[in-house]
Amino acid sequence: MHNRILNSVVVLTGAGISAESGVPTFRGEDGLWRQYRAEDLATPQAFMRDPTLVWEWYDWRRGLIANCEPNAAHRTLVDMERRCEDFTLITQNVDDLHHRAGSKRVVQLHGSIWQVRCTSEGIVQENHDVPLRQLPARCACGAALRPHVVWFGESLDGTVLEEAYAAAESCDLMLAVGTSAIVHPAASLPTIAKSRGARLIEVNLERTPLSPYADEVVLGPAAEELPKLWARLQEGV
Ligand code: BV8
Repeated sequence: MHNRILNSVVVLTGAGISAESGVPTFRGEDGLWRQYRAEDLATPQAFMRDPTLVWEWYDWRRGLIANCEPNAAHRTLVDMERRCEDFTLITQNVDDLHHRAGSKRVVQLHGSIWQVRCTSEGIVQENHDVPLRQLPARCACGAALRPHVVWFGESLDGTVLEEAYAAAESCDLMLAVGTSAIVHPAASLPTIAKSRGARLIEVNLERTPLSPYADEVVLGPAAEELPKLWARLQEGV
């Protein structure tokens, strides 16, 4: 691969990349937030107020995601990681489908729905029980476990965020795939890349607040459009 534009590539993904795998998005027609409201569930306050309700929601999502398979868009990113000299995949998703597709290095901005954290000891563990054995989930020490994800009003892990900013600031090409570009600080990464001279390409079903900054907006489902875009980029187009 000697095409300079593909020397350093960063891809930011959102819930839209997993839509064709059957994982509902947050803000779409069948979105997760439709029957719930983010502030009712994905916040520390909601968890303090009603840990069982919050765990019921995550237990339901875990059960749904466990039956979903990565799609062609996830697999395209695995091929990109193998063939680009310098490739960073940054995801807002907690479904872990990038790892299941075979992506090796994934910057998970918002954590993983398959990890739990003890609210007393802070220890993080993998937990793939579907369904969970008890709600709310409990640590062996007796304290409540929480999903090891970043909720609204919570700061992202500093090291993870630094890695994401460093990649966005130094890439030649940034792809933004399947994100509504509403949630910060993730939504600022593509415009940071653009401000540093990167080429910015967006892949989405519809235009988003990011679209005016993009050099190219590819409208269509990621599982169809991302493989085609990758083929075009390899031709140097
Ligand atoms: C923080 C994890 C410091 C849990 C999630 C600056 C400006 C404005 C607001 C803020 C700001 N800084 C902080 C905020 C507040 C807040 C925020 O951004 N609010 C928004 C709503 C305005 N941010 C935070 O609180 C963040 N923390 O900044 O810390 C701080 C501390 C204290 C006080 C203030 C600041 C933490 C944010 C993380 C929240 N956690 N999830 C869980 O998943 O359960 S966010 C949640 O939304 C998901 O992680 C998801 O990734 C994320 C973004 O959604 P998308 O991935 O984009 O998905 P969405 O459904 O919205 O869109 C899907 C897109 O795909 C659509 O565009 C659709 O068209 C497209 N699509 C659909 N199908 C397809 C498709 N595209 C292609 N193909 C298809 N087939």
